[in-house]
This record gives sequence, structure tokens and C-alpha cells, in this order.
Amino acid sequence: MFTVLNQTLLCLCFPVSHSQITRLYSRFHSLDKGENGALSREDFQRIPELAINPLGDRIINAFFPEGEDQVNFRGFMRTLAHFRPVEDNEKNKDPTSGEPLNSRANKLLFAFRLYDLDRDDKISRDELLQVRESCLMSRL
Ligand SMILES: [Ca+2]
Repeated sequence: MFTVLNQTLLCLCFPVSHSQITRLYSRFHSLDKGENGALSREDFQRIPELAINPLGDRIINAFFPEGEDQVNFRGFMRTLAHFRPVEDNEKNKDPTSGEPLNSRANKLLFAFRLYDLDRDDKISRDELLQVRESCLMSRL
């Protein structure tokens, strides 16, 4: 059950309004086909926009911490926060790093991780070529 307390806590951690959180929770719940309060990779793959996106699998992977195969609503919100416009707002700060999730540095790190498939903190020539090929193939 998604309570007002949960909603308030999320508002404090992520710079979104109560109504936005309610909408996102509704979307999260509709994607949760297993009805276990968490999303799997398969749940994400049913999103049409991701299914046709050449980087869809990489974007989906970004929702899952290393070794995890489920993401709860908090983790879902945490990843989505990277997509918010850059703001110089103290409320956006990531409690673990002190840096807002939607800061330029975190957006850049998020994009970097989309390329760095083996998570060795380097983008190899092959990783770069794979992205280019994926994008080119999607245009055919
Ligand atoms: Ca790499």
C-alpha cells in the first residue's frame, strides 16, 4: 500500500510533487505484472518506447543495481530523477552522495554507464561501436 507517509518521504528525497509521485506510482503499479511491489526487466521490456529504443536494454539495465533483478518504487524513482532538468536546488541532493541526482555530473555519469556495459569504468572502443551500430540499425 502506498501511504501518504511514503509519498512525503519520496517528496523529500526526490524533487517532485505529490501528484507526480502519485502518477508515477500508478504507472509503476501498472507495469508490475508480478504484483510483488517490484519491477523485473521483463516488466520494463513491455514499455513500447523502450522496446523500440536502440538503447532500450541499456536504459533498462540502469534501473537495476549490480546483481539485482528487481527494482522497487524507490529505486524506480531514483533512476527517473536523473532525467529531471538540472536545477540548483538543495532539495535534489542524493542523500548518499550529497550531489543532486539531476546534476550535470550525475547526468553525465548516468550516460557514461549506458555505454560502459561491463562496468569497468571505461568505455572501450567495442562498447562505443556497439552503441553506434545499435543506433544505425534502428534507422533501417
Ligand atoms: Ca567498459
